[in-house]
Amino acid sequence: MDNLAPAISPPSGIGDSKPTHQAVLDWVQEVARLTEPENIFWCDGSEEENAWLLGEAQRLGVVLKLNEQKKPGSYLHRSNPNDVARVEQFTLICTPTKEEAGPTNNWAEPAETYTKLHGMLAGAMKGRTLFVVPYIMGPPDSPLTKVGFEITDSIYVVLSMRIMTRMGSVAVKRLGDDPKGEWNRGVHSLLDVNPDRRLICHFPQDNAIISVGSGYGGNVLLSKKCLALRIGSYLARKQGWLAEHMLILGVESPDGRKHYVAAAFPSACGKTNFAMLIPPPHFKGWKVTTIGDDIAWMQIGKDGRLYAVNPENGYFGVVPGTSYKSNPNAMKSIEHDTLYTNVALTDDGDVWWEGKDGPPPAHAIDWKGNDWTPDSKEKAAHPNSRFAVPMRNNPVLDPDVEKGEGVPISAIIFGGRRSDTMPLVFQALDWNHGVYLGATMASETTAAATGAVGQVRRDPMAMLPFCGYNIGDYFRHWIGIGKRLTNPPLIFDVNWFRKGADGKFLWPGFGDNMRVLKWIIDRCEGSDGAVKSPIGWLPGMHDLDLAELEIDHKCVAELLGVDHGEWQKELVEHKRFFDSLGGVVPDELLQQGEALTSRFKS
Ligand code: GTP
Ligand code: SPV
Ligand code: MN
Repeated sequence: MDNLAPAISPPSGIGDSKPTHQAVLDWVQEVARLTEPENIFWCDGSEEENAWLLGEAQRLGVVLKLNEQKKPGSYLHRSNPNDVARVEQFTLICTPTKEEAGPTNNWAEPAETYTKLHGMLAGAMKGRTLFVVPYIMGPPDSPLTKVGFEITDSIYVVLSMRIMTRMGSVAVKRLGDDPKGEWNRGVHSLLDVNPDRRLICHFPQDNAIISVGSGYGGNVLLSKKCLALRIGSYLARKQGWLAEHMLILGVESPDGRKHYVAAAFPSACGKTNFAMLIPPPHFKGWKVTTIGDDIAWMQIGKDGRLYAVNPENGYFGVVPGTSYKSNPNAMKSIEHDTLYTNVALTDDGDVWWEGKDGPPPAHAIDWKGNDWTPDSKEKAAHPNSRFAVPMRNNPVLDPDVEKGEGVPISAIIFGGRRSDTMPLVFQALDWNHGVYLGATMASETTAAATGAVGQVRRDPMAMLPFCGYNIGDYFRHWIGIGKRLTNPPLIFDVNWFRKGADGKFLWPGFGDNMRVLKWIIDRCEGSDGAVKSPIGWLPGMHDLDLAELEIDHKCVAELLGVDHGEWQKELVEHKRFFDSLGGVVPDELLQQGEALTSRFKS
């Protein structure tokens, strides 16, 4: 299977939805002159168009149709084995000065980078079809919603964008013919899928993105990390809102009180799972619903609260580990109309991955297309294999997901993957302390990006790979938003991943995270069930509802413990991190660090 496919010739009525916006037409012509495609396919996002493209993608071996009885409407794609995750070292922020990109981004000079990319793109689409994908990010009637156009030479990207965004005429309509309308220009070409010619470049001042040499996920679905987060965060700062790497969930009590919370966990640290959690039986009558599983755009409402929308229309979720035991709602979502990438194919045309319910198949084709048996040394599915699925498939989709003004956020949660130091949950003392928690957050690296896995690194607000401008200004923006919120959400920190001396997770996680969520909601409703510690408010031993959970008292004590030895090291790391940013950290956060240190001394 390959990403690269020759040009396709649509029948009349398909691929000819040319928009009328002159700047869009001029830009497409300009890119076509440069890349020299065989033809241009104007996408409208219709059912007919999608069906025809799926047929062509199968014919050309870009996707494989799964067994219609077992996985109706579903397909498998295998990416090039050299191209299976985001590439942070080749992700560039191209701003006029290096300072604007800041100490955490790879900066490149815009003019030079355009020249280099244009050189790479010259003639790149020869013999291929150039697809124009119009899309919007955000509910159609939200003031936050943004229009984007992605040019791509990958059918897989078109098929994925139709799942992940609201694609086609809705975008063309929203932009209209206003020459001053704001829209993002995204250009993607597979080139020869060569890691040496792979670059994901952002030009925030031009609202433009150019991605070359990859065919995988966040590198090429330009709506997602590129527009909704990197360019999005830049626009958000300029326009006074927040673009964050956060899930958004609704939680309703048996007597009908409803809260929404937003949570920032780094890649592959549990956002999709938390956003769809099913409360344990003890929490009878409690309901969790999903607004979004990866990205939140938030603005300040007239009542001084923070309101969030999910800019996306689908989920691009981690497959391995997903099972009826860990995440039944995700499993139900991916039973049909799902585009799988890099999972294993069973002999009966179904899919399989490590951590799925039941025994492994006796034989399968692994993610690279090779024979696989349970005796094989290699994994059947890539650790970063993914599903792309419309959010409509989610049985617990929140009814307010299309609400243009968004949903009011009662709590913001930060959380990383930490074997030690960080307790299961604690609450910040106030907004700026919460910003400090987010800014100093750390997590063990995962397979979602190329590079070593399991190394603790600072990942402020889970935005390290996604903040499109200077991280110091980003911290300042957060502090500024706090000043404008007359009714701010409370801020919490969680860690589902603390391990005991035996190296095993101390906390069962998944559905049982409801127990932590319940404490958070209680705190939002004014409960005083908490004890003050140097790091913030912790639940006391009896403040977490652990009924019907088999867990050792010692484990709970360990989970809620603040080990002063570990924290002395942690404080050193906070300081080391802030120092490494070279003087951009706002005074408010430096003061938070000093206050934290002194609380440990008193
Ligand atoms: P991205 O899509 O990369 O942004 O990831 P994500 O943050 O949505 O993470 P996801 O929910 O897909 O979970 C990633 C991995 O963490 C999967 O292997 C899950 O099984 C595992 N995981 C999720 N929640 C928990 C939890 O509460 N406890 C434990 N131990 N593992 C979890
Ligand atoms: C992440 O890595 O945070 C993802 C997957 O959500 S990707 O879209 O590839 O960035
Ligand atoms: Mn993500």
